[in-house]
Amino acid sequence: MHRSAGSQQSNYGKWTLSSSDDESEDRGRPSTSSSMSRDRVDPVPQYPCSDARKESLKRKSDPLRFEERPGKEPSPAKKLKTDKEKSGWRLSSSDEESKPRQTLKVKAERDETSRKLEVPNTNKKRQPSPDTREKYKTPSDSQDPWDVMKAGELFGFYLTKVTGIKPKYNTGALHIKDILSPLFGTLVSSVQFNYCIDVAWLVAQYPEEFRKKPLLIVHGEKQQSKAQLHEDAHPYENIRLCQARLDNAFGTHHTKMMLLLYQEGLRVVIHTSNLIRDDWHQKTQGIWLSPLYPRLPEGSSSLAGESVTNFRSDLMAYLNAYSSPSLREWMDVIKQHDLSETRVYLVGSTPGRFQGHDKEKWGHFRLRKILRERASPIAGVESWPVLGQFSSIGSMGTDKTKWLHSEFSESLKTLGKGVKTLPNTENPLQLIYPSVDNVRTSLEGYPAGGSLPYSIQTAQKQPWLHSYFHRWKAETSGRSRAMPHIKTYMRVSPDCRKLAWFMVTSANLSKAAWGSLEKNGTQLFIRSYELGVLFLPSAFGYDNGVFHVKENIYAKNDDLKGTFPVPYDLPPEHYAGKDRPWVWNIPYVNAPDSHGNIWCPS
Ligand code: JTA
Repeated sequence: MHRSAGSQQSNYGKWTLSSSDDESEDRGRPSTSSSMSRDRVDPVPQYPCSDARKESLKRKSDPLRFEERPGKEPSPAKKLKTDKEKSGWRLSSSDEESKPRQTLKVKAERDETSRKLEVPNTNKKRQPSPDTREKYKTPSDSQDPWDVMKAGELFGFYLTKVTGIKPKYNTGALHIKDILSPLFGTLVSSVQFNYCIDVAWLVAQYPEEFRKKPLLIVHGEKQQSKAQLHEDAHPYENIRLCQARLDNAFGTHHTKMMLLLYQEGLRVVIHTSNLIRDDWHQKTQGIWLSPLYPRLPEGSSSLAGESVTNFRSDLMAYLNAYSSPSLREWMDVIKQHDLSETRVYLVGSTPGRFQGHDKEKWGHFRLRKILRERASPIAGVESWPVLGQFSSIGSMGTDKTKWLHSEFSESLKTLGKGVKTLPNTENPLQLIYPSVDNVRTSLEGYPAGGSLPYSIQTAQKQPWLHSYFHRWKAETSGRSRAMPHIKTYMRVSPDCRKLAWFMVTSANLSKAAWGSLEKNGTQLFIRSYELGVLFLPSAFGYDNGVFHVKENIYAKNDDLKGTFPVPYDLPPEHYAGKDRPWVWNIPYVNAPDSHGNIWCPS
């Protein structure tokens, strides 16, 4: 049974810290001071992500053993060093396979516009030969990447491979090397949109024969971290960089997407992993793989190649928001391909203040619009819970009426035209976010918390929120101990057997990501770039308007058409009395993690 969390008295997350009022989602800088009062967040954030990475890398290389902990009393978080060194994840290529590093000649001229993209003019073979497949099969893999892709082709929804779990739980999962494998296409040129990028590691993920193909990296770094990224990319003459415009101080480029131009066509990959080794190692991450989009015949109508979900023009609108010459070339490439087989809806966020028709282009109002226009009527769906699952949490005010219920939940519970929604009390909102114990007992141990950047400063302002929280639990997918960096949202029936819709995205639970209303509700303000895809049963031809929930995603002989592979266990388990949401910038010294270490953010 589902438990309605919203009405419960909150016992979760009682901290005794002073409050502040920043509006942003938590940043990469756990800036606690010894007095535990709030430091101001830098108006121009430097090295986003890097403090988290540094903290977990530091603890991995120099762990604080449980037995050797300083004292019994948990010491308050000490003042964080705000050193502006370059981050750990950029310092090392951290290439676990130690492939020979590519050494390329340095090119003098480097600007942000790429050379003209040459789109191959033939639809070459669309299926690899048995020999090629054999070549790219890793010895430990029972399935080659081609089989994995084929098996999940209906929804195109995959998880990332996790090191250290039973092989059966990696059935159907993909590593970045699998995605970039020649089995999926003969690469001509690619774009990587992301947040954290270890350039040397990224290059090493491409098969050797593709490592010198043009690669455009779209990022949101500014100032020193931008300079650092340029320096990192400098040795590779095939790499160009595109800085996403971010006008407001707290905006972030979270979008994680690959555009892969092949001799055989084009593929779009929308996912949740940073381009760093740790994000593809022991975390639960989501991937949507598009079909292989064939090239349109020369002289096709400009209307050809669109899908019933309007995916192509929505993707064009998203790319157009960057106002970048290099991405405009990729928009031309997309125009030359047939995206009509796409069954998902694109749901993105781009920074800005949006009014009128534009208000429905991005963020939670975009999701609201699709649900209103496209959701099928389902008997009793108005009382089905809405579930949100994420890896970071922004500041959302002093109570649920400020944003969570008035805006976010209002959008997610939207029904098709002419159907009335119920008040929130009658359709519970359930939120899944790892508890301290989830992190402590995870494969990575406490360092997993470096990718769950919920700060004490934000958490202590919103204890009311934690009453909605449920643990991360994924026994049936073998990923209970692989902490989520995936973000998913869905509407599920009370018996957890049916889904009205499902979404995987980069967007965490924050106003910065989903947008918040201004000017008496006439304007939606969004700070960040986010990207995700929405699965609606109607677009997959399920006339009853639902997906069935595949309870065990690895069960054999479970070929009921229309079962969606939900990547965690349902119903969600509510936090128990002793559970607390993971907060990354306070110490955990009373119990050792799975590696026998404690967590002492310095
Ligand atoms: C740690 C982060 C992302 C993303 C964004 C992160 C921060 C800390 C991990 C992460 N921000 N942070 O887009 O995937 O505080 O900004 O994984």
